[in-house]
Amino acid sequence: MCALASGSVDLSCRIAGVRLPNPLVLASGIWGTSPSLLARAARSGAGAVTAKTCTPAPRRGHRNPTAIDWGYGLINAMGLPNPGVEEEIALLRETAGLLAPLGAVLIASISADTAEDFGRAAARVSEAGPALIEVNISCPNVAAEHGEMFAASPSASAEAIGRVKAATAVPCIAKLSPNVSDIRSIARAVVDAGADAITAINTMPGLVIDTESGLPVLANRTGGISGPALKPIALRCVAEIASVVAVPIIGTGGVLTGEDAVQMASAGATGIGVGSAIWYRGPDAFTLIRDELSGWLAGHDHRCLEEIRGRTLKALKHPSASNPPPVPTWRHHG
Ligand code: RRO
Repeated sequence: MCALASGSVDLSCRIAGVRLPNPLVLASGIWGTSPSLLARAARSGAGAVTAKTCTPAPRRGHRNPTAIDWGYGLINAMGLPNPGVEEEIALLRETAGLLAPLGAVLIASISADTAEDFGRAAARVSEAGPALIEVNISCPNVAAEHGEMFAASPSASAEAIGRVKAATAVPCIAKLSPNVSDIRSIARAVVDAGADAITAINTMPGLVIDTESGLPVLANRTGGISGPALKPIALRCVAEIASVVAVPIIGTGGVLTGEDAVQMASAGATGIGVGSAIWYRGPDAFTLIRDELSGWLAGHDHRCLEEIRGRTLKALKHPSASNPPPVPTWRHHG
């Protein structure tokens, strides 16, 4: 399975035919607004970086406050601020130039109000030469303006992905929402429509209330939950998706440590999304998580992540065959 001799660890992986030097992927929306910050993530050890989602026209986003740490995770309602796809092309080109000597992969991210516009945006960002395009059909914070997200329905999801596939030869990654009754049906629909990979998951809609005033803390009132509170939900979604489709999954949601990354791979992820970890562990989060992951694999006589990928799935299929883990291996943060 892994080419290396025992003792050394190879973290490289492939997403839709694209080689990543390691599986850590900067999640969209974190540092993704500027070429120098995207390059900073790559220098800190990210195998791939995802730009902030762009839309056909520029958007100002929501009023402040747009993000807070509420204790067990973060909540954000940025409102998809971005300079629009035309300016994004220039930003992506500049980012590609900065990333080339660093060996990290560039992922563009697009969103739109209609399936046709998803196709148009995909065609435009392709001109900047990203290795992959993430198709964000699951933003939780723009429903008031845009209506129900595409990711809520298998047919709408498939239509958006179908338009993207028709518009560009760049492989695409469908970004799914946890806020659906059956994420497996959405995963099947996007893969049938041609998605080359899946990012699971976007943030989960939530509400944080200020006790004294009784008011929501965010100007948008509700927002998307990320960080530690999201991890068990992300693991469940990744496992459910891995049980029904064969495309690579970028498991995203609450990965703060190398052990969290091991759990994501165990659930079936090939890539590991990293977002809120930058808030919790600082700008060197990628180096820390990458080294912890290598250390864990080496310490358990594994030479690559492939050796443990999906190892939890059998226990989920046959629950009676699985035993609870021994107590000392279970830890919580904080
Ligand atoms: O900008 C946002 O408010 C936002 C987006 Br586009 C998204 O996909 N997920 C999220 O939590 N926030």
